[in-house]
Amino acid sequence: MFAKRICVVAASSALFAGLGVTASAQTVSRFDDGSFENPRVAAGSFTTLSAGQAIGPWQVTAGNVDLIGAGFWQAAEGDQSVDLNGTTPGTVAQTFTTVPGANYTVTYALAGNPAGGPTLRTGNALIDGQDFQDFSFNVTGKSTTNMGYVNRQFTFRATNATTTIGFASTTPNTSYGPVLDDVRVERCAPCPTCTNG
Ligand SMILES: [Ca+2]
Ligand SMILES: [Ca+2]
Repeated sequence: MFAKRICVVAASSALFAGLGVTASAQTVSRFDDGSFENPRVAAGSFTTLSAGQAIGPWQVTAGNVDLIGAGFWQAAEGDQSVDLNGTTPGTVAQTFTTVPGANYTVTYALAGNPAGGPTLRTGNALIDGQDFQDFSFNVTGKSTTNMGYVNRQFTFRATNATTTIGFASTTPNTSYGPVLDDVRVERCAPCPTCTNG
């Protein structure tokens, strides 16, 4: 895992090379705000957002999610994070420009809402709506001050000029879902050790 992350960092200088196209305000652009830092939520609180609502460049595309403000619990990066169950399983997704045929490595930080609910939180990372990686997180021993974030990673090959990445909770019947933060999408070119992520 860590060796792969180093690889990702090393590849970052090539990030989005070749994407020097001019995008209008209405078109998608490079992947942005994988840390869920905008809009800001009042410190110590959270906001529940439902399908059709936005979190900066992200859209809630199913169910609902909680955007967690600074200090409510630990973030993996910055101040804010997302509980993928608002009051029911939710999905967040972002569409961004990609180069067809290019490989992209996605990393993200995963934890679980420690305030209650089932021990095991489950979900899927989606590429263009297809389940690309199942994830799970066990909240045993975790707390708001010890979230225990783990890093997950996968690599996909873009097939179109835009790609939609999504994260969906599959944890049913609870307000306490998987927690997502620090999503990074970086073009991997060339980066052979990343291709089996
Ligand atoms: Ca964050
Ligand atoms: Ca919740």
